[in-house]
Amino acid sequence: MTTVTDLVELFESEAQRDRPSEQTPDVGIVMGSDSDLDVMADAHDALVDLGFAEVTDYDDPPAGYSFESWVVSAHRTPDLMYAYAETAADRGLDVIIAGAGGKSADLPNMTASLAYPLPVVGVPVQEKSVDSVIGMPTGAPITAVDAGKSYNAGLSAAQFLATGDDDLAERLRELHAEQSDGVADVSRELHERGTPGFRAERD
Ligand code: AIR
Repeated sequence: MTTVTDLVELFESEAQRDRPSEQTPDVGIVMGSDSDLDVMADAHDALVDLGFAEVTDYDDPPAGYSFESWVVSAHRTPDLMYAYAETAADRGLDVIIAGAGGKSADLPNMTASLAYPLPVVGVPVQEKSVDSVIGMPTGAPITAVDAGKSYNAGLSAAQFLATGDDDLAERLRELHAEQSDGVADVSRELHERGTPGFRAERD
């Protein structure tokens, strides 16, 4: 069985490894519970749509932009949250996406404080989590998306990276254009089928 100590030691030893940046994940996705995964999987999907690959073995990293995923609970595993956030920059991460649900959704805001100045994109997993994710005091910033909008968190993370990478910026533009075309497609379909036909097709 894996213990919190095992994971803390893993993050600390990775931080000391000094791996070249092309061998470390660029984006870290953390969530308070695996019950958040249905929402947080959209961040995964956005990054995959942009060409990122998921790191599942630090010793066998994929080529190109990459990300990693972990469950880290601010309340059940505070030591793990500290270790994850405090080693993030040394482990090569450039941006963190952190999501949590419930009324005490503290993983995003605490991660933002601990990992500062690394940017953190907070995801309130539920509507009732919004205030606790975005309610940061002056001097302790967090970037956040609306409740459940973790796809946007994936895009925002890529936007941070794209400021120094024309190819990634181009891929973001392409994805945006694909989404615009999707609206145009659906618009024509609604118009041409008429409302009853369009609704019947969707049901
Ligand atoms: N949570 C987990 N540790 C601290 C907090 N705030 C959040 C999770 C999840 C919710 O509590 O992010 O959204 C319920 O978690 P669980 O594991 O009981 O399903």
